[in-house]
Amino acid sequence: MKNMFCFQCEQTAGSVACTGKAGVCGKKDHTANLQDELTGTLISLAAGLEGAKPNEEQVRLAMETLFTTITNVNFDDEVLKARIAELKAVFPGESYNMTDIWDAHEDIRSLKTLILLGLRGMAAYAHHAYVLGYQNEEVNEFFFKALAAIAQPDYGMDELLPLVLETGRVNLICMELLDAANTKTYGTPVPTTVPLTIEKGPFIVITGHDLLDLKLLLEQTEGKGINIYTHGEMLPAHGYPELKKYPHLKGNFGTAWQNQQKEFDNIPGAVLFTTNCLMPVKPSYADRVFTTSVVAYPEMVHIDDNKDFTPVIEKALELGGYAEDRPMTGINGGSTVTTGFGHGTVLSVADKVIDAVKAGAIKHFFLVGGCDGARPGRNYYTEFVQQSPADTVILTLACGKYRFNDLDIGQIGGLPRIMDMGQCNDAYSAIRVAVALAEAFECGVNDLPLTLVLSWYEQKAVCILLTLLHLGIKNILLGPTLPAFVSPNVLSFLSENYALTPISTPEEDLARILGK
Ligand code: SF4
Ligand code: SF3
Repeated sequence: MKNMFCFQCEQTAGSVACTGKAGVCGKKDHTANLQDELTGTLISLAAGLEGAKPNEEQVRLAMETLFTTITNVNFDDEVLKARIAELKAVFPGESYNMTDIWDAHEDIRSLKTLILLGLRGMAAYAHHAYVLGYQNEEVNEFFFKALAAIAQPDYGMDELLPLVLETGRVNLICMELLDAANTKTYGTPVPTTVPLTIEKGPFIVITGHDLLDLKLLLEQTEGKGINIYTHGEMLPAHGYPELKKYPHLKGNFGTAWQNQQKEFDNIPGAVLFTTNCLMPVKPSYADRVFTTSVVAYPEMVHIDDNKDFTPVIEKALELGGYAEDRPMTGINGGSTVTTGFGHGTVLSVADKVIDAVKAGAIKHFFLVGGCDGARPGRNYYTEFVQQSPADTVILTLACGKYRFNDLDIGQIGGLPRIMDMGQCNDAYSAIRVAVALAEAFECGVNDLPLTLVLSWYEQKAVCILLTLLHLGIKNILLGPTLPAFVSPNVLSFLSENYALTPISTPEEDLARILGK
């Protein structure tokens, strides 16, 4: 078998690439090779279209293929083989050989990888919108245009660099589409306090990003004496009126994805994974893990597209839950967290915010957000928030917020200093707020007292970063380490043109930003 090659996430081996028998995430070499074959088959399909419009089936296959290969989504060879067969039925030709990318000149490899990983992240967002009945033609067609470009052997910097930024532009459209899909389906999120205590009795923990799966689970568990708890990126669901109306949506279980093997150990409830991040499942809870949509893990029960969650419900009833209420806390010991500060809410109090800035009550905004992960260097984000002065506001989003979202750091002018805008895709909300503030102050976004302090792990963070670069946003701090797939030349381009900077220490970065 040929060696695996994967360097798509932040925890890649030695900050270079996973090339052994398995990746740091637990993905085996044979699984990684099947994922490459699946991606290569999709690239051939896209190239074979030669610019023609993809049909609906091709679009669905592209979204699902790209989504399936995101880190911590799918570990199941049988599912990957079935997906390859499904693609080959639509496109019977030779699959593109992914080693053509991995073995290319490092700058070409870097740019093609940025495009491919950006597309993977964007496909996840497009898929969440798609299941709610929302699509965008430009987004759909761009998947094929960009994948076809990756297959071009003679494309250099001049062709690929603009396409990297275009991926960011189209991802903005995609995030806007998902924002519309979510808010039209479930209402505008409202600020909500979410308990971290697990009440006694049967319960189901639902994790991942898919709000429709949560909605269907809430419907199917109504009146059954089962409580539902969000986990990880599902937490912002509590802010949506059409989801929070269910009284059995009780609270949030645990912290971010990298703690799941510890937090799910012997859990007396069922766990449903709707997207990433799924870690290799430990025997102490393997019989109670369920997957759905593109997520799969060998031998776990998969709920297919009919979304009949009966096996999950039966497992929760069989396990029975805790005998007494079980108080759990966030990583800093807090017993509740808050969410629901999307653009709808923040902009509804825009006047208040603008006045507070003018009066000098708010000196600076930080967007501290992105993915969480296991590296010790991620304590930076906790410390950064702890050390941020009392006249600064912390906007946050995605699972990186679990580093500090249980901290009580007070309020400014009636608004909490930490405002959770939602999932990673709700970076769209942060962009809306930044643009509105820039308009109010008649300046550019880069002239606002606003700094983005981002943490990344997987490929959704890549498409968001590309969107921010497309918008011309400068001085972004990125950590905990820089992506292995960014070559030295591409990195110089990003630092020269966008002043993209690696994080240093909270003390140094805060002093520099606040000019102290
Ligand atoms: Fe390694 Fe990350 Fe790829 Fe897993 S997803 S094999 S950890 S680079
Ligand atoms: Fe987290 Fe996996 Fe990225 Fe949507 S759940 S942000 S890491």
